[in-house]
Amino acid sequence: MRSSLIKPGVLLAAIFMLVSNAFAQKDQSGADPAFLHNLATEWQAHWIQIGYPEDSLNHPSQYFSKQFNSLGKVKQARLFITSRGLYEAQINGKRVGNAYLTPGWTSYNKRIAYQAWDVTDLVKKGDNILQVTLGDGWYRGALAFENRRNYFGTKLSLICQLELTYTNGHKEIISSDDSWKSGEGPIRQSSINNGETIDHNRLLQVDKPVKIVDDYAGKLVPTESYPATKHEVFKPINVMTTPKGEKVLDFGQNLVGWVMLKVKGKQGDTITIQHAEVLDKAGNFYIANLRGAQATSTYILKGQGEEFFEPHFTYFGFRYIQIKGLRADPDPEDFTAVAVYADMQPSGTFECSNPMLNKLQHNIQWGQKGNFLYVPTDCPQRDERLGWTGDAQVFARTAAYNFDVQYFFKQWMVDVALDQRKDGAVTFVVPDILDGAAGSAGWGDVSTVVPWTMYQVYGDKEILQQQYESMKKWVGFMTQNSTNDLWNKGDHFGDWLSYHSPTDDGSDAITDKYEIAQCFYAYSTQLVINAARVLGKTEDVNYYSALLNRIKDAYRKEYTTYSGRILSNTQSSYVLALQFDMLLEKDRPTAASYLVSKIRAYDHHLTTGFLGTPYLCHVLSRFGHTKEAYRLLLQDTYPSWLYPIKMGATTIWERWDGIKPDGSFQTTAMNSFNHYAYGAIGDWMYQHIAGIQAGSPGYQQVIIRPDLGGGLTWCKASYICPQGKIIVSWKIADGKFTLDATIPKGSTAVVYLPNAEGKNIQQKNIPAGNYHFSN
Ligand code: RAM
Repeated sequence: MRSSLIKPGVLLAAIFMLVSNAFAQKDQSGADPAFLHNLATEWQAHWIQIGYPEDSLNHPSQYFSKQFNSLGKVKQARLFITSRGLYEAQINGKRVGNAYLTPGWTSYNKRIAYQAWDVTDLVKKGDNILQVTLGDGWYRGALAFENRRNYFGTKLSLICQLELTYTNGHKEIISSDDSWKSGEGPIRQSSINNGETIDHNRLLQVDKPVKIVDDYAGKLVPTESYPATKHEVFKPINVMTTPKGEKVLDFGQNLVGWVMLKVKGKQGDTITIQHAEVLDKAGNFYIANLRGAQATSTYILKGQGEEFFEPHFTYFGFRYIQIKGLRADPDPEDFTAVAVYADMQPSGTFECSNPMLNKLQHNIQWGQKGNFLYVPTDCPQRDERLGWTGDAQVFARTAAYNFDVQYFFKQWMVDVALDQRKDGAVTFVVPDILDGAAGSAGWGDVSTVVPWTMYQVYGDKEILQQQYESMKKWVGFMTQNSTNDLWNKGDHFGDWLSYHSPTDDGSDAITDKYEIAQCFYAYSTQLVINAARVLGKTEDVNYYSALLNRIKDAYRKEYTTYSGRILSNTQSSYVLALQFDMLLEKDRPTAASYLVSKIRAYDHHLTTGFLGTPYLCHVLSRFGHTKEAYRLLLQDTYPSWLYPIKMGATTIWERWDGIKPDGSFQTTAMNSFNHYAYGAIGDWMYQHIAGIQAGSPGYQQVIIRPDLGGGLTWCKASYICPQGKIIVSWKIADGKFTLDATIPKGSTAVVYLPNAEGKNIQQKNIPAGNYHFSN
């Protein structure tokens, strides 16, 4: 039986026992956050480092070991462990736990998560050996742009303590200290961007001293997020030789993880596996879009029978691999790709009568799987892979439909607040590795949008409490950078990657960056008001409500015309103004019709970038233009959601035209094929096609309101809300609309049935149960 991660509640009790003397007065069940966060001071263990001169060029993995004798029968064994760098632990040669790339990625210098593993089954009576391997990982390995090294520190270190409880009640703690040994072994180098080298000829040699380095100034906190674990496995669907003569295997899905390899060969044979997302027009292996990331596994064989390899301290975003160094043609049986991502529970399903939309849903989910690995990353493959705040903000609502992401975001938001600058600016990426670069509209708003979205979805007020100061600080930053309530300073990313015309016909859809900034200034202020209401902070409600009025007034004076146009006159200008209620009520329908005319002007194509796209179809639906929303959704020429699918995409692309119609690529400088941001349409599909909406925070009231259109004849979807599973299934047959719905216990529902004329028949306060409606 394998060791398992102790979940936060249990973990608390376990830690409680560990430090019970110091905290004898505390109640085990009370999850007092201060108690959790102060634990670091109670560790008995020391931080330890290797005690020999390091090969500072190659950075081979560091191995630590401790032999211990267990005196009696062990009733319970728990390993508390974390590291600066990534760790993998083994007891008596068996791997501890099912998580990879532990301890995950946080703003390491401020806090590091530790894990508590139940290892009772791994410890035996008598002699035992606890061994831990460290890799550079995010802590000091080649990371992000230009393979920057040593971002968080220059030295790896380990802290762990193994708590043994014997059947006779006696307790013993084995801690990391100067009795441990250190040394080297088969992993010769590893980094997030570049991959890993394993040499099976290098025996484990762990006989050198260690050094105690109790210099960690941050906090050790228990893991409350979802660890990265192995999920789906894939066998190659095709083994080919490309026109250039490369041996390439295709796994059929752009995924994130690695390849497990079985191989036979001679001693010293060197096998390399390089990873790629796409093949080029000619069918050759294409890696230029990975920029500086080598993304290569290198394996050196011992040459004695069948050998097994997989990397430990890296990951790749790929669909294809190129293999070199085999003595024979690759046998597909020897290769297994495994998807590695956050162990979050699936929460939503969506299926309808249009196969292209089903494929879109598949791609959205795979975009999420590939980029939810401890932090929400922009992309998983090139020399970047960062927690870009804008991307996370636009995708959060969709993410929560597909998977339970409550603790994933709740934990990451702690780092958002920790990395937030003193002046309130929210960093572009979290954990921040860009030296405090911060303050872009639409990116910094992650600080308000994500807590509010999570509250809407899970009804959990705690995240609002946790983030409230950070939310206010962000609005304070915008206020401070405003003149007469206009936020018109600083550098912004704007409506990132919006439409640029392939010909110089002047049709680029550029939205003024300060016009956008003003919309987000208003939106974040609104969300602070909402949070203040929930938390009962009346003074704040008053202060921010007055501010919001001034922000909107200033917007209307600066950016709108007498006839109701908006300065930049792009789809995104109208979308943001309408979504965030920037215009007077009477002027909104006119603005919505300008939006529609802007869509028609591009022959029913969207022109929005990262910031406009998530709200585009929502705004169309809200103002009675659902038909136009469906038309956009079903568009399959550039720019559109379905165009990449026509071009063979299995994930969401960074750009609307990552691969152009003639098969050529967009710029190598920025062309990821696994970027979830544009997948934010998923939210509209659940809310408007399936019709599953939250009528109140945490779905105590469910709204079921499908909007028919796009020639769809059926849709089946489900969503696990905090009360249980909501199921909606509707169809149109013989001119008749029928809907089946399941409402979970603890929720009531309002169901709207669309009829042929587009009028709605409403059924209110429907209690839990299964229902059949027809119209
Ligand atoms: C790119 C990232 C990300 C985006 C920023 C502005 O490099 O991939 O998606 O948020 O830039």
